[in-house]
Amino acid sequence: GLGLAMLATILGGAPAHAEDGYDLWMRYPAAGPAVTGIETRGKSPTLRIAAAELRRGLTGMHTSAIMLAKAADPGVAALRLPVASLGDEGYLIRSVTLRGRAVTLVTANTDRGVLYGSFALLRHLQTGGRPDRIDLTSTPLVKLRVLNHWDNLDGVVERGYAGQSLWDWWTLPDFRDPRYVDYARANASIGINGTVLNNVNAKADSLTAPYIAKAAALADVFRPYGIKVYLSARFSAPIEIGGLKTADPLDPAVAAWWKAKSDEIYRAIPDFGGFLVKANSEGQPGPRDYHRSHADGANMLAAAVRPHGGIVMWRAFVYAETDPEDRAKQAYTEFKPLDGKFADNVIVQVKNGAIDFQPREPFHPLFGAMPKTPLMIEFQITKEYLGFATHLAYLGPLFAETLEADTMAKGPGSTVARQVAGIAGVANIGRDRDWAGSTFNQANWFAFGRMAWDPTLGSDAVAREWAAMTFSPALVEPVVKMMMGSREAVVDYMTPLGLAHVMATGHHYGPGPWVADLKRPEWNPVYYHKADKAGIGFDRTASGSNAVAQYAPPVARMLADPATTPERDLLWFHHVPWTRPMASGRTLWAELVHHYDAGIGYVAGMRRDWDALRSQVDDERWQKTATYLAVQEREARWWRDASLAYWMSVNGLTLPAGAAAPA
Ligand code: GCW
Repeated sequence: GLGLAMLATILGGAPAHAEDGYDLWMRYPAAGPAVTGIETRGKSPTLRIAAAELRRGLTGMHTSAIMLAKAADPGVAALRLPVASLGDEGYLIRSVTLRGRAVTLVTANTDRGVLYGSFALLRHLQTGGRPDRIDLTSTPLVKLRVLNHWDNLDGVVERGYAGQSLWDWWTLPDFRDPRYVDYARANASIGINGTVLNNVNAKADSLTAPYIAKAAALADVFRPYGIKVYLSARFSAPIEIGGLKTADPLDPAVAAWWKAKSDEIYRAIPDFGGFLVKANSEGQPGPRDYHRSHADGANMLAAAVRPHGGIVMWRAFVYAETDPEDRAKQAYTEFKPLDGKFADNVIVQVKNGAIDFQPREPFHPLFGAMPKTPLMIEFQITKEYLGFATHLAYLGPLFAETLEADTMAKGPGSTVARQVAGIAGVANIGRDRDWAGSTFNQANWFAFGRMAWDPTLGSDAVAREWAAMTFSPALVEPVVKMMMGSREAVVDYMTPLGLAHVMATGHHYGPGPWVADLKRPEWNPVYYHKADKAGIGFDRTASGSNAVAQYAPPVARMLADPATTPERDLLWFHHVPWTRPMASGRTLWAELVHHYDAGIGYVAGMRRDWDALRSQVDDERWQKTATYLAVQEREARWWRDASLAYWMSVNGLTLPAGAAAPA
């Protein structure tokens, strides 16, 4: 607690920041002389913020003079730096001589770029980079980098495990909690430039005048940090709050209502980003209710925000109760024919995989398949299917795996990252003091932002940055070692070898592969694993649902054959015998058991590694992590034992020699 931190400061000049994780990765030393020599050319709220952040961060650090200036500044222009390629968000940081003085110059074409550069300079120093001879430059590959908050207006966060919503709708718009500023700082520090405030399962109320005023207050706070506000829109809002009889997108009165509503929002939030829409999905209203297409619905909304420069992010996460087709195929089946039919300010938002944020999913077949439509990828940062807040699972490798996957859409090298115009992440943020429910969950927020900015960074490099900033450069090796295999461990003890959606129903916490009695067939785990006496797995080849045919031909060919399908995805695409020989020489059954055990073993290893760090981490963060790791190990065993007991009841096999009997 605070007492210890203060004592540490008095005794050893150690950082006085709280030990509860509130500071996230922006843990700057609090002690030391104030820095001088930070100069700003030009004036704007954004530049003021950049300078203030540097002042705050560099206290006590030895640095040379720092100059924040836009590239158009005459002094900077005279240096003829390569700024053209920086676009409107990139930055360049260099040790230069400016007007006869040696300075560290942070420059960009825009104030926002200078802000990103200032955070990059801090990151450089926090991760042990040298203060002199600096030469850093970076420009984001993907323009739209947004968080999706699944926050309800009553404060409950859907699939949120870090407490209530950060947005205090009750006291907004009058009270602007200083925490909103820290939220904006954290996001700007990793390059996130948009936030959707409310749940995609939206209430129409969020579009009424009082809520527009509340959203406007947040937008005012976020604006100088380069963060635009977006809202999830409920498609039937014209009926619920507009008094219309229909929400038919082709009805002129409906279009006029949305236009007037958009005008009203833009009066309050001139730089409003636009709408995010979940339509005709899991009971949400949408254009299909009126026998119109998703394009009809999206384009009508797009026309309403277009005069103001807004966009519509239209989700492709659809699957219908009445549709007997493989759930994994439905988004493609519905959206692929609409390619070329969307207005140019519509972006279709596609989940990373074709089912639903599983510990591992092959990339969604829509990536690369809609060349005439901008797509954005949606990841879940919150761990709905990966153990909620308690299990330690660093998602960098999951993000990287999908972003780097080759769709082959335009030949080799057509990675998912190159097929998308935007990246969305379902936030793991709530009102917990540590924001994300655990220290290590903060890494997933961080990694999302860093990898959305630059998908080529690699999850290892991002983990190293985070560990150095969150703990200290000395802890990087052991902490990164824990992190890097942690998501694979979750795959191992929950859904090895391509299994999916075998979690307990509804809350999705803990095992439930036996569940078979839900009214919607595609909600039942048995629908996904299809285990029987002979074998296990979902046949998605031509002899089954033929979902593989939705991929580009070279990928489809590879996935059509169990022999060329990566083993990690085997049961996603194939129903194979329990006795099938695997690369290891084990049978599929023995291999499954091996994976469950490996998952448990990894968690046990993380516990040992963490124990060894006890003296090097403050008590509060160490203790909470240690407790959560103990929970995780217990639950990894629960997953293994429950899953194996069920598989054995289906296949009638005994455990391979040496494997422990389920408890
Ligand atoms: O992952 C599932 C969740 C739902 C969620 C839905 C979606 C917001 O279980 O809680 O609803 O996906 O992405 O729309």
